[in-house]
Amino acid sequence: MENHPYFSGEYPELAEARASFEKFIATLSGNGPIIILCDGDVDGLGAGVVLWHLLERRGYAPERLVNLHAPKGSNAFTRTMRDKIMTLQPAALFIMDLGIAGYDIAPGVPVLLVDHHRPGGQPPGSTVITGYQWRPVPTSSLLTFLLCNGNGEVIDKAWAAAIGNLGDLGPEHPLMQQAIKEQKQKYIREATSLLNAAKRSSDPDIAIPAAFRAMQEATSARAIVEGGNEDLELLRRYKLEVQHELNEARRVAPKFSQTEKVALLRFDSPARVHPLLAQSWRGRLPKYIVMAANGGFLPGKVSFSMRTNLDINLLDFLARHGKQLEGVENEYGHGHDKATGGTLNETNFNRLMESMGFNPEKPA
Ligand SMILES: [Mn+2]
Repeated sequence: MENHPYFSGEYPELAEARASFEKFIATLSGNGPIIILCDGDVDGLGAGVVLWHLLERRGYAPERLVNLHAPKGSNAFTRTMRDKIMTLQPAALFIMDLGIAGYDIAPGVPVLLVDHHRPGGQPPGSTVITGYQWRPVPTSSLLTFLLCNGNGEVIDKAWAAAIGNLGDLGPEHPLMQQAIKEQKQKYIREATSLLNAAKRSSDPDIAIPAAFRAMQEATSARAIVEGGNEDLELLRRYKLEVQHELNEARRVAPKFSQTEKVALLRFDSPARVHPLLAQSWRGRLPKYIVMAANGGFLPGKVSFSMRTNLDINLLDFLARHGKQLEGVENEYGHGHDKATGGTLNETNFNRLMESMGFNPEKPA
């Protein structure tokens, strides 16, 4: 998540990671769907798309490659997701950029996870490749690209990884910088913003598969920016929606905790603009933890994002204040040390806010 201007692009951990990646691929069976379950932001999409192309080029029929995403507002490690996966009777499951949890997400199915968030366990029998301890921490897109491109097999897809890497504020890796230069920064940036609208929109279950298809079918970032197919038109409408919702949310004034250095922005929007809002206030309130809390994204729930410039670990901070919450396993406090969030029902959210030094919300 930070910039490392002197990063050479060499990761000492990469050789071993590539070996376990290849070992996993070598065991893929000859038939049945191969599921690519990835996050819907550009980092997850970039990782999934690069992997898709590698598998297709290695001879796996495109019909076997099934792309899945977690439903709106839920994480990947749920009963719903497991049922959906198991119904497909897959030959293998790849999970990209969705965190790593101890949940048995696909019993009996070979599972490979590629990720860079703080791991919280590991599905039984799975193979895990995480960059969480690498320095600088790679994004999932960059990590996946480095795993897939050992023999230069997906070098023409470096731009897709570069979009993911840029979107998740990854390190300036030489191969990513080269792709950005070749594709022109302008197109990389515009494609990033268009594709990111999918997960941020009010209807990610429709928009994210469209974004994955658009990225997977495109031959360049420019083709995404200037192309005119149905998926791209849809994404353009969602981008307008997100811009509108963010502008509305920016009018909200922060409230301040009485006991902690927390600034709260409480608002309601059907779009997932809380991470953007928290990010946009982080620089304006450098001495605070910024918390953007959206009661309009999921019915009966509050979805929140936290960002800070303070020298504090937000995952630990949240865990400390979350002790009074009930039935919230997997619902909050994942992600990065300086960027996290979650989704809580209103009762738990209000408890959390009280613990952080905010007066209980008066009923409307
Ligand atoms: Mn990521």
